Amino acid sequence: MKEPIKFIHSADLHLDSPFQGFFDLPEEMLAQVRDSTFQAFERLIQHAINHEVDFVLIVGDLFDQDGRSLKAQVRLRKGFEKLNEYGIDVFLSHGNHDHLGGSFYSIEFPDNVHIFNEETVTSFPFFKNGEKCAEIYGFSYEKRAVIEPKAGEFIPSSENVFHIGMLHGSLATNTDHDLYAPFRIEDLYTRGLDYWALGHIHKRQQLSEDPPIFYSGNIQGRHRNEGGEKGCNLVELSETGHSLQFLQTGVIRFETRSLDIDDCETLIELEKKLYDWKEKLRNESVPTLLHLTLKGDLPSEEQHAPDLKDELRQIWNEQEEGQENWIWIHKLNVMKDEEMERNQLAQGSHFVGELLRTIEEIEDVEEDLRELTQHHALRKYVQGFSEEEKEEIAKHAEDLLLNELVKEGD
Ligand SMILES: [Mn+2]
Repeated sequence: MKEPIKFIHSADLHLDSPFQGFFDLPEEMLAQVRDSTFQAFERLIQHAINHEVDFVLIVGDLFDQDGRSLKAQVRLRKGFEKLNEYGIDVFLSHGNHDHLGGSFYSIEFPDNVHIFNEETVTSFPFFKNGEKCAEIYGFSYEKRAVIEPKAGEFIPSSENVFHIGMLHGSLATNTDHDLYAPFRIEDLYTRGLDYWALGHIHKRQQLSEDPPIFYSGNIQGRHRNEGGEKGCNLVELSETGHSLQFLQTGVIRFETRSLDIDDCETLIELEKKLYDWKEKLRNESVPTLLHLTLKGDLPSEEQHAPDLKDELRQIWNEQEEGQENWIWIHKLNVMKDEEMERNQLAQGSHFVGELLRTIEEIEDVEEDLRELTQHHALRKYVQGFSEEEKEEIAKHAEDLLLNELVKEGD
C-alpha cells in the first residue's frame, strides 16, 4: 500500500521581473507592482504551509534573468528556510531564464532544497516517516537553450512508489514560444509516470487528465499577455487516484477589457458609465492593471482637446490612489472603424497578423529609441519622448511596415 503524498507544483517564478514601462504609476502602486513576484512567492510558501504539503516542486525559471539578482536569491532562501522549519522539502530545476551557465552569487540554500544540477535527467527519492514514497525526476538547463527532446530520458524505476517528472519545455506543436526541450503528449503518456509537472509556458493548462500532465503557469502575471488568475497546483496522489486544486498566488492582475460607449452622449455620461463599470470589476479582483478599449466614438458635442483620451485616463486614475484594490488604466484605446479593421488583421494567422501582434507586445518603445536619444548630437535638443510621442512613433513605424508589406509588385 502506497502512502498518499501531497505537494505543490509551481513553475516560472521569474523573481525580480523588472516591470518596465509603468512611468505614470504612483510610487506606492509602482512599488507594489515591482514587489509582486516576491509577494506571489510568499503566498506560494504560505499555501505550502497551510496545506501541510510534503514538498514543493519548482519547474524552472525561478529567476527572470541569467544574472540572478542578489535580492531574488536572498528572498528565495528566506522562503526555503521557512519551509524547512515546517519540514517541507523543495525540488527545483533551472530553466532557460535562469540556466546554470548564468552568472550569479552563490548562495547556500538550506538542506531541504534539492536542485537538479545537470542537463541529463536524474532523480531524487522522497521519504516520509522513514519510508520511501516517491521518486522525482528532472533536469536543468546548462545553457540558455535546450533544443533536444528530453522526454525519452525520463525512465522510472520499477519501485512501487509515485514517479513524478519535472520538465521545463514546450509542446513540439507550439509555435508561439521558443521551442525548448520539445515533446509530444504521447511521449509523456508512454513513460509510465504518475504526474508530469511542466514549466516554461506561463499560461496554466492541463494537457492530460490521466496521468495528470500540467503547466501550472507562472505565479504572477508580468504584462497584459499574462492576464487573469495566476497560481500553482495543489496535488494529491494516492493508490486510488489523484486530486488537484488550483491555488491563487498572483497579487496584481493584468486585465484586457473593452467597454461599449456608443450610448454615451456626453462626457459626463461616459465618466459615470466607466465609474459604475469599474466598481463592478473591482469587487471581483485584486489590484488590477487594465488595458481598456472604449468601443465607439468619444461623445462629439464637446470640443475635443487633442489629448482628451489621456486626460480621461488621468481623471479616472486619480480616483484610484489610496484604494486597496485599485484599478489602474495602464493603456486606454478608443476604437473606431479603421482600427477595428486593423484589429481583425491582427487576429489572422498570416505574417501580417503575427507582425501586428508583435508590435502590440512592445510595451515601451523607449528601449528601441535609446540609441537615438543617447546620441550626442541629438541629446542637446531632445530630453526624451512623451508617452504620446512614443505612441506616435510606434504607430508610424507600424504604418510604414504595413505599407511596405502590402505594396504590390517589386
Ligand atoms: Mn518562464
